[in-house]
Amino acid sequence: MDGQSCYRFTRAIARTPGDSCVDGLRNQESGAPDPDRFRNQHRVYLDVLVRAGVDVTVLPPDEDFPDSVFVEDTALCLPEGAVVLRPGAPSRRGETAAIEPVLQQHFDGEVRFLPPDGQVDGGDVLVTEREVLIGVSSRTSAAGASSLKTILEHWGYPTRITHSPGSVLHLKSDCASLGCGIVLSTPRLVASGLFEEYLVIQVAEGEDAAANALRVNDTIIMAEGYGQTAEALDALALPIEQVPNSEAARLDGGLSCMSLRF
Ligand code: CIR
Repeated sequence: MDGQSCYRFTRAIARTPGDSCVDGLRNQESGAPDPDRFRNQHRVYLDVLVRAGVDVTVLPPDEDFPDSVFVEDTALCLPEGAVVLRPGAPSRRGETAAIEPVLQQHFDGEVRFLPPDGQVDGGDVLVTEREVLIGVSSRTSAAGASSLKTILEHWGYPTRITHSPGSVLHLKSDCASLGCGIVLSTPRLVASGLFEEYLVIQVAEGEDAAANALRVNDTIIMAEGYGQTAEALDALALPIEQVPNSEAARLDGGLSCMSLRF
């Protein structure tokens, strides 16, 4: 596998949040997102992706699917091929039907499908330069993780199946791969021993939500409002873009969730 494929991207797919985002799934009731504010914040996010060097295909809102802004959960894109996934939440299952033709059009490579006996959300898949980690969670089943592992190993990716922390939605709610053997992680995920082979930057106390950051080419994108973690990331000497994420966060969404990158 290519050592930079976890952060070198030229293309991305995103979807504008619709008005129906107010009905999006959420673990804790912190109020529904405001659709207009969400769209404004989403625009800032898209601008940052473009500035980071990515050509973004922006799909229109899909009002039938309140969580469809979180396109990351529908597919996994790697240089060797893409896998159309099967999101674990029944209300999200239909989102993949709209993503598949977009991938067929824009992704240069083989497009495969997760077999129907399991579920995987893209938010539970962490790609680093040395392996792929799949977290079994309330959305990603053991059968889904195992099927995805088979596909990824066929493409030459060492793949480890683990468990996403119980208190969060997805594995990547708690971590991000920053390239060069470095991960950003919450202390609870570090304590699980998952990242023993990595250089770990821990998010600051009280800043767990900063862990879902994103490296795109030479830019680190993180949610605004997590100053101590931003300071810790300064050690990487890469530009850091801090974007407003309050509305996605109301639906347990972070920054990786809102694009498919390849
Ligand atoms: C959900 O519960 O599925 C959405 N409200 C949030 C999905 C966030 N996606 C991600 O972390 N990859």
